[in-house]
Amino acid sequence: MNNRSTSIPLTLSIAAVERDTRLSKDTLRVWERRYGFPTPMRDAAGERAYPLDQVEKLRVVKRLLDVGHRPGRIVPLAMDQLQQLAEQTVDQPQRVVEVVLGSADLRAQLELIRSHDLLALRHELMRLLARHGVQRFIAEVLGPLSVAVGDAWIRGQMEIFEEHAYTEVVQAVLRGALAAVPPSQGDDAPRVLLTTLEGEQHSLGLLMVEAVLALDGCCCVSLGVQTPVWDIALAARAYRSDIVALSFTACISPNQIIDSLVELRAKLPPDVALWAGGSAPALQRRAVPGVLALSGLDDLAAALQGWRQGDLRP
Ligand code: B12
Repeated sequence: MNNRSTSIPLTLSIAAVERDTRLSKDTLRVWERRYGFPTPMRDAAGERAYPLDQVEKLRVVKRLLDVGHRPGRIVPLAMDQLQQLAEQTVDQPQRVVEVVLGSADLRAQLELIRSHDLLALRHELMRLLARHGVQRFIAEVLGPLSVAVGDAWIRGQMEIFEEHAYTEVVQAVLRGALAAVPPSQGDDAPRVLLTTLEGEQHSLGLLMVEAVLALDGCCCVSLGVQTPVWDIALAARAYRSDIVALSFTACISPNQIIDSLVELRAKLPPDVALWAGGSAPALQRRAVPGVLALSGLDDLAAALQGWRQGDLRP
Protein backbone atom coordinates (compact mmCIF):
# COMPACT_ATOMS: atom_id res chain seq x y z
CA MET A 1 0.00 0.00 0.00
CA ASN A 2 1.41 3.44 -0.78
CA ASN A 3 1.46 6.47 1.50
CA ARG A 4 -1.23 8.31 -0.37
CA SER A 5 -3.82 5.60 0.00
CA THR A 6 -3.16 5.20 3.74
CA SER A 7 -3.27 8.92 4.54
CA ILE A 8 -6.29 9.94 2.39
CA PRO A 9 -7.97 6.78 1.17
CA LEU A 10 -11.27 8.14 -0.14
CA THR A 11 -10.17 10.82 -2.57
CA LEU A 12 -9.63 11.10 -6.32
CA SER A 13 -6.89 12.99 -8.17
CA ILE A 14 -7.91 15.86 -10.48
CA ALA A 15 -7.21 13.63 -13.51
CA ALA A 16 -9.52 10.92 -12.12
CA VAL A 17 -12.24 13.49 -11.42
CA GLU A 18 -11.88 14.80 -14.96
CA ARG A 19 -12.31 11.27 -16.35
CA ASP A 20 -15.18 10.47 -14.02
CA THR A 21 -17.22 13.66 -14.42
CA ARG A 22 -16.09 14.86 -17.87
CA LEU A 23 -15.42 18.28 -16.27
CA SER A 24 -12.02 19.54 -17.42
CA LYS A 25 -9.20 20.19 -14.96
CA ASP A 26 -9.33 23.89 -15.90
CA THR A 27 -13.04 24.05 -15.13
CA LEU A 28 -12.50 22.38 -11.75
CA ARG A 29 -9.76 24.89 -10.84
CA VAL A 30 -11.78 27.88 -12.07
CA TRP A 31 -14.88 26.84 -10.09
CA GLU A 32 -12.74 26.39 -6.99
CA ARG A 33 -11.55 30.01 -7.31
CA ARG A 34 -14.80 31.52 -8.53
CA TYR A 35 -17.50 29.68 -6.60
CA GLY A 36 -15.60 28.19 -3.65
CA PHE A 37 -16.52 24.66 -4.82
CA PRO A 38 -15.09 22.07 -5.10
CA THR A 39 -12.79 22.32 -2.09
CA PRO A 40 -10.20 19.57 -2.65
CA MET A 41 -7.80 18.45 0.05
CA ARG A 42 -4.08 18.16 -0.74
CA ASP A 43 -2.26 14.84 -0.86
CA ALA A 44 1.28 14.17 0.39
CA ALA A 45 2.71 15.60 -2.85
CA GLY A 46 0.60 18.77 -2.53
CA GLU A 47 -1.71 17.74 -5.40
CA ARG A 48 -5.47 18.25 -5.30
CA ALA A 49 -7.35 15.29 -3.78
CA TYR A 50 -11.15 15.31 -4.10
CA PRO A 51 -13.29 13.60 -1.43
CA LEU A 52 -15.91 11.27 -2.89
CA ASP A 53 -18.89 13.30 -1.68
CA GLN A 54 -17.58 16.27 -3.67
CA VAL A 55 -17.13 14.07 -6.75
CA GLU A 56 -20.71 12.90 -6.36
CA LYS A 57 -21.92 16.51 -6.25
CA LEU A 58 -19.79 17.33 -9.31
CA ARG A 59 -21.53 14.48 -11.20
CA VAL A 60 -24.95 15.96 -10.39
CA VAL A 61 -23.74 19.44 -11.40
CA LYS A 62 -22.45 18.07 -14.74
CA ARG A 63 -25.78 16.42 -15.53
CA LEU A 64 -27.61 19.68 -14.86
CA LEU A 65 -25.10 21.59 -17.02
CA ASP A 66 -25.70 19.11 -19.83
CA VAL A 67 -29.39 19.92 -19.84
CA GLY A 68 -28.80 23.65 -20.01
CA HIS A 69 -28.36 25.04 -16.46
CA ARG A 70 -25.63 27.63 -15.92
CA PRO A 71 -22.60 27.00 -13.68
CA GLY A 72 -23.00 30.33 -11.84
CA ARG A 73 -26.45 29.29 -10.75
CA ILE A 74 -25.87 25.68 -9.81
CA VAL A 75 -22.28 25.19 -8.62
CA PRO A 76 -22.85 27.14 -5.37
CA LEU A 77 -26.01 25.12 -4.52
CA ALA A 78 -26.04 22.43 -1.83
CA MET A 79 -26.63 18.80 -2.82
CA ASP A 80 -30.29 18.74 -1.72
CA GLN A 81 -30.97 21.94 -3.70
CA LEU A 82 -29.36 20.34 -6.76
CA GLN A 83 -31.56 17.26 -6.37
CA GLN A 84 -34.61 19.52 -6.13
CA LEU A 85 -33.56 21.30 -9.31
CA ALA A 86 -33.15 17.92 -11.06
CA GLU A 87 -36.72 17.04 -10.01
CA GLN A 88 -38.04 20.33 -11.39
CA THR A 89 -36.13 19.72 -14.62
CA VAL A 90 -37.80 16.34 -15.19
CA ASP A 91 -41.17 17.32 -13.80
CA GLN A 92 -42.88 18.04 -17.11
CA PRO A 93 -41.85 14.96 -19.13
CA GLN A 94 -42.53 12.74 -16.14
CA ARG A 95 -46.16 13.85 -16.01
CA VAL A 96 -46.55 13.13 -19.72
CA VAL A 97 -45.02 9.70 -19.24
CA GLU A 98 -47.35 8.74 -16.43
CA VAL A 99 -50.44 9.78 -18.39
CA VAL A 100 -49.41 7.87 -21.49
CA LEU A 101 -48.20 4.58 -20.16
CA GLY A 102 -49.13 4.23 -16.54
CA SER A 103 -46.22 4.44 -14.16
CA ALA A 104 -46.29 0.74 -13.13
CA ASP A 105 -45.33 -0.59 -16.60
CA LEU A 106 -42.75 2.07 -16.99
CA ARG A 107 -41.23 1.40 -13.59
CA ALA A 108 -40.98 -2.30 -14.43
CA GLN A 109 -39.16 -1.58 -17.69
CA LEU A 110 -36.81 0.88 -15.99
CA GLU A 111 -36.13 -1.72 -13.33
CA LEU A 112 -35.05 -4.22 -16.03
CA ILE A 113 -32.57 -1.65 -17.31
CA ARG A 114 -31.29 -0.86 -13.84
CA SER A 115 -31.02 -4.52 -12.83
CA HIS A 116 -28.96 -5.11 -16.00
CA ASP A 117 -31.30 -7.85 -17.17
CA LEU A 118 -31.01 -6.97 -20.83
CA LEU A 119 -32.37 -10.28 -22.06
CA ALA A 120 -35.56 -9.76 -20.08
CA LEU A 121 -35.77 -6.18 -21.33
CA ARG A 122 -35.45 -7.38 -24.91
CA HIS A 123 -38.16 -10.01 -24.39
CA GLU A 124 -40.48 -7.49 -22.80
CA LEU A 125 -39.98 -4.99 -25.63
CA MET A 126 -40.50 -7.69 -28.26
CA ARG A 127 -43.72 -8.76 -26.51
CA LEU A 128 -44.98 -5.17 -26.53
CA LEU A 129 -43.95 -4.76 -30.17
CA ALA A 130 -45.93 -7.87 -31.14
CA ARG A 131 -48.92 -6.65 -29.16
CA HIS A 132 -49.00 -3.04 -30.39
CA GLY A 133 -47.45 -3.14 -33.87
CA VAL A 134 -44.48 -0.95 -34.82
CA GLN A 135 -46.17 2.44 -34.93
CA ARG A 136 -47.95 2.23 -31.56
CA PHE A 137 -44.94 0.52 -29.99
CA ILE A 138 -42.76 3.50 -30.93
CA ALA A 139 -45.28 6.13 -29.86
CA GLU A 140 -46.63 4.50 -26.71
CA VAL A 141 -43.73 2.43 -25.40
CA LEU A 142 -40.36 3.62 -26.73
CA GLY A 143 -41.10 7.36 -26.66
CA PRO A 144 -42.16 7.49 -22.99
CA LEU A 145 -39.55 4.92 -21.94
CA SER A 146 -36.73 6.93 -23.54
CA VAL A 147 -37.94 10.08 -21.77
CA ALA A 148 -38.05 8.14 -18.48
CA VAL A 149 -34.51 6.84 -19.08
CA GLY A 150 -33.32 10.41 -19.66
CA ASP A 151 -35.10 11.58 -16.50
CA ALA A 152 -33.57 8.77 -14.45
CA TRP A 153 -30.16 9.88 -15.69
CA ILE A 154 -30.80 13.52 -14.61
CA ARG A 155 -31.86 12.26 -11.19
CA GLY A 156 -28.65 10.27 -10.92
CA GLN A 157 -30.53 6.96 -10.97
CA MET A 158 -29.12 5.78 -14.30
CA GLU A 159 -25.52 5.61 -15.52
CA ILE A 160 -24.35 6.43 -19.03
CA PHE A 161 -23.41 2.78 -19.65
CA GLU A 162 -27.00 1.80 -18.83
CA GLU A 163 -28.28 4.36 -21.37
CA HIS A 164 -25.94 2.85 -23.94
CA ALA A 165 -27.13 -0.68 -23.14
CA TYR A 166 -30.78 0.46 -23.31
CA THR A 167 -30.13 2.05 -26.73
CA GLU A 168 -28.51 -1.13 -28.04
CA VAL A 169 -31.46 -3.29 -26.95
CA VAL A 170 -34.00 -0.89 -28.48
CA GLN A 171 -31.98 -0.75 -31.69
CA ALA A 172 -31.86 -4.54 -31.93
CA VAL A 173 -35.63 -4.78 -31.40
CA LEU A 174 -36.44 -2.01 -33.89
CA ARG A 175 -33.99 -3.36 -36.50
CA GLY A 176 -35.66 -6.76 -36.15
CA ALA A 177 -39.02 -5.12 -36.80
CA LEU A 178 -37.63 -3.20 -39.77
CA ALA A 179 -36.20 -6.39 -41.29
CA ALA A 180 -39.73 -7.79 -41.42
CA VAL A 181 -41.05 -4.82 -43.45
CA PRO A 182 -40.95 -5.76 -47.16
CA PRO A 183 -38.57 -3.38 -48.97
CA SER A 184 -40.33 -0.72 -51.03
CA GLN A 185 -39.28 -0.64 -54.65
CA GLY A 186 -40.34 0.99 -57.85
CA ASP A 187 -40.17 4.56 -59.08
CA ASP A 188 -43.05 5.79 -56.98
CA ALA A 189 -41.46 4.84 -53.62
CA PRO A 190 -39.90 7.98 -52.11
CA ARG A 191 -36.17 7.46 -51.50
CA VAL A 192 -35.23 8.87 -48.10
CA LEU A 193 -31.71 9.41 -46.76
CA LEU A 194 -31.49 9.50 -42.95
CA THR A 195 -28.73 10.74 -40.68
CA THR A 196 -27.73 13.24 -37.97
CA LEU A 197 -25.21 16.07 -38.12
CA GLU A 198 -21.77 15.95 -36.55
CA GLY A 199 -22.05 16.24 -32.76
CA GLU A 200 -25.49 14.62 -32.62
CA GLN A 201 -24.98 11.14 -31.20
CA HIS A 202 -28.60 10.24 -30.50
CA SER A 203 -29.67 7.56 -32.94
CA LEU A 204 -33.01 6.23 -31.69
CA GLY A 205 -35.10 9.11 -33.07
CA LEU A 206 -33.54 8.42 -36.47
CA LEU A 207 -34.32 4.72 -36.30
CA MET A 208 -37.90 5.45 -35.26
CA VAL A 209 -38.30 7.75 -38.26
CA GLU A 210 -36.84 5.06 -40.52
CA ALA A 211 -39.32 2.49 -39.20
CA VAL A 212 -42.31 4.78 -39.68
CA LEU A 213 -41.22 5.78 -43.20
CA ALA A 214 -40.50 2.18 -44.22
CA LEU A 215 -43.99 1.19 -43.10
CA ASP A 216 -45.34 4.07 -45.17
CA GLY A 217 -43.77 2.67 -48.35
CA CYS A 218 -40.51 4.64 -48.44
CA CYS A 219 -37.20 3.23 -49.54
CA CYS A 220 -34.83 4.31 -46.73
CA VAL A 221 -31.05 4.53 -46.59
CA SER A 222 -29.67 5.34 -43.15
CA LEU A 223 -26.11 6.58 -42.71
CA GLY A 224 -26.35 6.30 -38.93
CA VAL A 225 -25.26 9.28 -36.85
CA GLN A 226 -22.82 12.17 -37.25
CA THR A 227 -22.36 12.61 -40.98
CA PRO A 228 -20.49 15.75 -42.15
CA VAL A 229 -22.63 18.10 -44.27
CA TRP A 230 -20.54 17.59 -47.40
CA ASP A 231 -20.90 13.78 -47.14
CA ILE A 232 -24.66 14.05 -46.72
CA ALA A 233 -24.79 15.99 -49.98
CA LEU A 234 -22.60 13.37 -51.72
CA ALA A 235 -24.71 10.52 -50.36
CA ALA A 236 -27.95 12.18 -51.48
CA ARG A 237 -26.59 12.20 -55.02
CA ALA A 238 -25.16 8.67 -54.81
CA TYR A 239 -28.44 7.17 -53.54
CA ARG A 240 -30.59 9.41 -55.75
CA SER A 241 -32.49 10.51 -52.66
CA ASP A 242 -35.76 12.41 -52.96
CA ILE A 243 -35.74 13.44 -49.31
CA VAL A 244 -32.98 13.95 -46.75
CA ALA A 245 -34.32 13.58 -43.19
CA LEU A 246 -32.22 14.69 -40.21
CA SER A 247 -32.84 14.11 -36.51
CA PHE A 248 -31.91 16.57 -33.75
CA THR A 249 -31.96 16.77 -29.97
CA ALA A 250 -31.02 19.96 -28.11
CA CYS A 251 -27.51 18.58 -27.61
CA ILE A 252 -26.02 20.55 -30.46
CA SER A 253 -26.19 24.33 -30.35
CA PRO A 254 -29.02 26.19 -32.09
CA ASN A 255 -26.49 28.11 -34.19
CA GLN A 256 -24.81 24.93 -35.38
CA ILE A 257 -28.19 23.47 -36.29
CA ILE A 258 -29.27 26.51 -38.30
CA ASP A 259 -25.88 27.09 -39.98
CA SER A 260 -25.58 23.44 -40.97
CA LEU A 261 -29.10 23.36 -42.37
CA VAL A 262 -28.41 26.48 -44.45
CA GLU A 263 -25.15 24.95 -45.69
CA LEU A 264 -26.71 21.59 -46.48
CA ARG A 265 -29.65 23.19 -48.28
CA ALA A 266 -27.19 25.05 -50.51
CA LYS A 267 -25.22 21.86 -51.25
CA LEU A 268 -28.19 19.59 -52.02
CA PRO A 269 -29.69 19.49 -55.50
CA PRO A 270 -32.69 21.88 -55.48
CA ASP A 271 -35.22 19.09 -56.15
CA VAL A 272 -34.20 17.13 -53.02
CA ALA A 273 -36.43 17.87 -50.03
CA LEU A 274 -34.76 18.53 -46.68
CA TRP A 275 -36.69 17.56 -43.55
CA ALA A 276 -35.45 18.32 -40.04
CA GLY A 277 -37.14 16.79 -37.01
CA GLY A 278 -36.70 15.95 -33.36
CA SER A 279 -36.83 17.64 -30.00
CA ALA A 280 -34.38 20.52 -30.62
CA PRO A 281 -36.36 23.73 -29.95
CA ALA A 282 -34.21 25.64 -32.50
CA LEU A 283 -36.08 23.89 -35.31
CA GLN A 284 -39.40 25.43 -34.32
CA ARG A 285 -37.95 28.82 -33.35
CA ARG A 286 -36.27 29.74 -36.62
CA ALA A 287 -37.43 28.78 -40.08
CA VAL A 288 -34.73 27.97 -42.61
CA PRO A 289 -35.80 28.53 -46.23
CA GLY A 290 -36.09 25.25 -48.09
CA VAL A 291 -36.18 23.16 -44.91
CA LEU A 292 -39.32 21.52 -43.57
CA ALA A 293 -39.24 21.46 -39.75
CA LEU A 294 -41.17 18.58 -38.21
CA SER A 295 -41.35 18.03 -34.48
CA GLY A 296 -42.82 14.60 -33.91
CA LEU A 297 -43.42 11.38 -35.78
CA ASP A 298 -47.09 12.33 -36.13
CA ASP A 299 -46.05 15.00 -38.63
CA LEU A 300 -44.42 12.46 -40.92
CA ALA A 301 -47.52 10.99 -42.54
CA ALA A 302 -48.81 14.45 -43.53
CA ALA A 303 -45.38 15.50 -44.80
CA LEU A 304 -45.13 12.36 -46.89
CA GLN A 305 -48.60 12.82 -48.28
CA GLY A 306 -47.74 16.41 -49.17
CA TRP A 307 -44.55 15.25 -50.87
CA ARG A 308 -46.40 12.54 -52.81
CA GLN A 309 -48.97 15.07 -53.99
CA GLY A 310 -46.21 17.42 -55.04
CA ASP A 311 -47.26 20.18 -52.59
CA LEU A 312 -44.15 19.78 -50.47
CA ARG A 313 -41.59 19.26 -53.21
CA PRO A 314 -38.93 21.97 -53.40
C1 B12 B 1 -30.08 7.19 -24.99
C2 B12 B 1 -29.65 8.61 -24.74
C3 B12 B 1 -28.31 8.93 -24.89
C4 B12 B 1 -27.30 7.93 -25.45
C5 B12 B 1 -27.46 7.93 -26.99
C6 B12 B 1 -27.00 6.63 -27.59
C7 B12 B 1 -27.47 6.52 -29.00
N1 B12 B 1 -26.74 5.78 -29.79
O1 B12 B 1 -28.48 7.05 -29.42
C8 B12 B 1 -25.96 8.57 -24.97
C9 B12 B 1 -25.61 7.99 -23.62
C10 B12 B 1 -24.76 8.43 -25.91
C11 B12 B 1 -26.38 10.02 -24.77
C12 B12 B 1 -25.49 11.05 -24.74
C13 B12 B 1 -25.85 12.34 -24.38
N2 B12 B 1 -27.06 12.75 -23.99
CO1 B12 B 1 -28.64 11.72 -24.17
N3 B12 B 1 -30.25 10.82 -24.06
C14 B12 B 1 -30.58 9.60 -24.34
C15 B12 B 1 -32.11 9.40 -24.12
C16 B12 B 1 -32.32 8.64 -22.84
C17 B12 B 1 -32.81 8.74 -25.27
C18 B12 B 1 -32.48 9.47 -26.57
C19 B12 B 1 -33.28 9.04 -27.67
O2 B12 B 1 -32.80 8.34 -28.52
N4 B12 B 1 -34.51 9.46 -27.71
C20 B12 B 1 -35.28 9.02 -28.84
C21 B12 B 1 -36.59 9.67 -28.96
C22 B12 B 1 -37.57 8.94 -28.06
O3 B12 B 1 -36.64 11.02 -28.61
P1 B12 B 1 -36.38 12.22 -29.63
O4 B12 B 1 -34.97 12.22 -30.04
O5 B12 B 1 -36.94 13.42 -28.98
O6 B12 B 1 -37.24 11.90 -30.95
C23 B12 B 1 -38.64 11.84 -30.99
C24 B12 B 1 -39.24 12.90 -31.85
O7 B12 B 1 -38.61 14.12 -31.66
C25 B12 B 1 -39.13 12.33 -33.24
N5 B12 B 1 -38.01 12.63 -34.09
C26 B12 B 1 -36.71 12.51 -33.79
N6 B12 B 1 -35.98 12.79 -34.87
C27 B12 B 1 -36.83 13.08 -35.88
C28 B12 B 1 -36.58 13.41 -37.22
C29 B12 B 1 -37.67 13.66 -38.06
C30 B12 B 1 -37.41 14.02 -39.49
C31 B12 B 1 -38.99 13.58 -37.53
C32 B12 B 1 -40.14 13.85 -38.40
C33 B12 B 1 -39.23 13.25 -36.19
C34 B12 B 1 -38.14 13.00 -35.39
O8 B12 B 1 -39.11 10.97 -33.05
C35 B12 B 1 -38.97 10.60 -31.70
C36 B12 B 1 -40.20 9.90 -31.20
O9 B12 B 1 -41.21 10.79 -30.88
C37 B12 B 1 -32.59 10.88 -24.03
C38 B12 B 1 -33.87 11.09 -23.25
C39 B12 B 1 -34.99 11.63 -24.14
N7 B12 B 1 -35.89 12.34 -23.52
O10 B12 B 1 -35.03 11.44 -25.33
C40 B12 B 1 -31.35 11.60 -23.52
C41 B12 B 1 -31.15 13.07 -23.86
C42 B12 B 1 -31.55 13.37 -25.30
N8 B12 B 1 -29.69 13.22 -23.71
C43 B12 B 1 -29.35 14.32 -23.15
C44 B12 B 1 -28.03 14.71 -22.88
C45 B12 B 1 -27.85 15.98 -22.06
C46 B12 B 1 -26.96 13.96 -23.36
C47 B12 B 1 -25.47 14.30 -23.19
C48 B12 B 1 -25.09 15.77 -23.39
C49 B12 B 1 -25.03 13.89 -21.79
C50 B12 B 1 -24.97 12.47 -21.54
N9 B12 B 1 -26.09 11.81 -21.23
O11 B12 B 1 -23.90 11.97 -21.64
C51 B12 B 1 -24.82 13.42 -24.28
C52 B12 B 1 -24.67 14.20 -25.58
C53 B12 B 1 -24.45 13.38 -26.79
C54 B12 B 1 -24.49 14.18 -28.06
N10 B12 B 1 -23.59 15.12 -28.25
O12 B12 B 1 -25.34 13.96 -28.87
C55 B12 B 1 -30.57 15.17 -22.80
C56 B12 B 1 -30.76 16.36 -23.74
C57 B12 B 1 -31.20 17.57 -22.95
C58 B12 B 1 -31.29 18.74 -23.79
N11 B12 B 1 -30.27 19.60 -23.78
O13 B12 B 1 -32.27 18.85 -24.43
C59 B12 B 1 -31.73 14.10 -22.82
C60 B12 B 1 -33.09 14.66 -23.22
C61 B12 B 1 -31.77 13.49 -21.42
C62 B12 B 1 -32.40 14.43 -20.41
N12 B12 B 1 -33.53 14.09 -19.88
O14 B12 B 1 -31.86 15.43 -20.12
N13 B12 B 1 -27.72 10.12 -24.61
